[in-house]
Amino acid sequence: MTLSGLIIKSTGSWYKIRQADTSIIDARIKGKIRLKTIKTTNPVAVGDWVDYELESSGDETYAVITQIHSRNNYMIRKSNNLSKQAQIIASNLDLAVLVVTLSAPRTSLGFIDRFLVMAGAYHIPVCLVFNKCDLYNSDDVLHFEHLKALYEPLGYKCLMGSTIDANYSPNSVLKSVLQHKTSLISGHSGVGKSSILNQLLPLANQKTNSISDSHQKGKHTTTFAEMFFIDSDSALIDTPGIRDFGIIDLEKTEIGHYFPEIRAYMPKCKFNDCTHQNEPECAVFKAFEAGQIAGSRYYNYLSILDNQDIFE
Ligand SMILES: Nc1nc2c(ncn2[C@@H]2O[C@H](COP(=O)(O)OP(=O)(O)OP(=O)(O)O)[C@@H](O)[C@H]2O)c(=O)[nH]1
Ligand SMILES: [Mg+2]
Ligand SMILES: [Zn+2]
Repeated sequence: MTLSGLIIKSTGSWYKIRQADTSIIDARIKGKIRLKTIKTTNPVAVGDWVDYELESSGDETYAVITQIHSRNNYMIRKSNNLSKQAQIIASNLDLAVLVVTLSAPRTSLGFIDRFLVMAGAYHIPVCLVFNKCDLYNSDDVLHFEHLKALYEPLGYKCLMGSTIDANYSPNSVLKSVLQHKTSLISGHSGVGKSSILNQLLPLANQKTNSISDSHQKGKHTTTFAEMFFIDSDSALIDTPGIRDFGIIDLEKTEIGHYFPEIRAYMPKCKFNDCTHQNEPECAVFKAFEAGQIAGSRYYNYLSILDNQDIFE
């Protein structure tokens, strides 16, 4: 008999499936299931709906995955700089929560903008959580206000968060945002992703670890993505910290589409295939010069265009 369930954990060699009755069963893959369109290191990702059959050996019953249902969307990154292979971080997402920090460690705007492009390309809304706000001095608070004024008009909600200051706790600032959704929580190692999950759902009991004193960097404590249900129809996927990820699957002329403010000016460019670098009569460049497009956004756009690595 074939059953259907939801992948809530994937290590690459074994999986956990949440079954129809919400019980959880260990699973393996039957033979090789490969996606037709993209090469990935993990054929089955957290968030995938799969068909499976039950098998037994001795007194142990486990699931064998036979089929992956098609995905609504997914977040993806290059496995590493050398390989052209991609890793699906998670699939079928309603929201990506990008956890960033202004210090200890500091998240760059370049990283934020790359993340926003990848999420945009797969039609995943993003909420930015500026975590560890208990450590902010008055300049940091101003910096946050500045970034909020930059990103919110572009469609990215910005929240200050803290797992230490109760006024900004995940339960008070984030819980309502996550309601009735499947959300991914992503960001650099050490920004507090697992700490946030643990406050929302103490039962999750995810391991957390202090950041290193010398480098102010996280220690890659979470090693596999895993989905947790914070209530019956709200799920949060804790993920390993990412350093950076190449932009995958996008043509050069496509990248501007995922900068909402660039997209807004593009129709006025003289050339259809304008890449908004130094083409004549480029409306985007004019908007940047006039201060209508933030310098950081325009330069990050150019840098994505520059080390663009097309994925085959
Ligand atoms: N000051 C402060 N420290 C925090 C906050 N949230 C988390 N931390 C600390 O930051 C460190 C890293 O937290 P984790 O939750 O392990 O970070 P992570 O993002 O899950 O890291 P990886 O699993 O390595 O990707 C821990 O020492 C936490 O106690 C916060 O709001 N304020
Ligand atoms: Mg973690
Ligand atoms: Zn242009």
